[in-house]
Amino acid sequence: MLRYVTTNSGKVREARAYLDGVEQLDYDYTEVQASALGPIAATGAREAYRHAGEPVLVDDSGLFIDGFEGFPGPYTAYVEDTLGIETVQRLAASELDAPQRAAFRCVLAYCDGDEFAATPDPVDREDRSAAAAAGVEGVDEDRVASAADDALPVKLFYGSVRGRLVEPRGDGGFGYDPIFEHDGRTLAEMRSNEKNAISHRGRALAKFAEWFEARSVG
Ligand code: ITT
Ligand code: NA
Repeated sequence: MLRYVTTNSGKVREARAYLDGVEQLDYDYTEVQASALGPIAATGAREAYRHAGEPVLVDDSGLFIDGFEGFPGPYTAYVEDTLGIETVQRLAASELDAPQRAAFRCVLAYCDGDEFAATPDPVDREDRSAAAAAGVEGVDEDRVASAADDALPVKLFYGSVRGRLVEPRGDGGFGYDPIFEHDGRTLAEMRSNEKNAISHRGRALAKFAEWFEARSVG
């Protein structure tokens, strides 16, 4: 059984649209200090797999504000808890020239204790540029850990969406959705399936689901 490792039920609700029968594992893995999401998710997936002993998918996401050089990035959850999303939006509006452009990014890290050498490597141009855009370094090393250390192999899948920060609108979704506008609507003004179709998480989940199905069949 595949476990979606998160304390955030909003993430799991969105994942169910791509992964039949996926179950939430409410496990707070150690979030290592890093400037990019990839290493945080990869380390978390190894820890969660060792804890669960079953296939796990870890989801690390973040808001990267262009004018703040990508802040809050890996600190997005901390900033939500401390400042709150409305303060983030007001800070961006007061400090930056409008519009306040930003990206939401998601990295999914999969670990099931097996080697991935026998499966086709899903790394493609789009993944590489998404990884580069997410500031993920050593991405190939992270995708399939080297045999030299005892680290468990982890596969990473990336998704991102661009938008701009606006005063809060809408009551769907979770987190920063009310202040993140894409194509004229905030993510909180979209239905779940509409958000999934364009969102950072939806894009990463679509890539993962395709790979995971092929892996299960093959
Ligand atoms: P887990 O670490 O337990 O999965 P979390 O909510 O702390 O739960 P992250 O560490 O990945 O998740 O932090 C992500 C931050 O970004 C957090 O503040 C979320 O509310 C926010 N976030 C993630 N995905 C989002 C989305 O689709 N829409 C709006 N905000 C989102
Ligand atoms: Na977290």
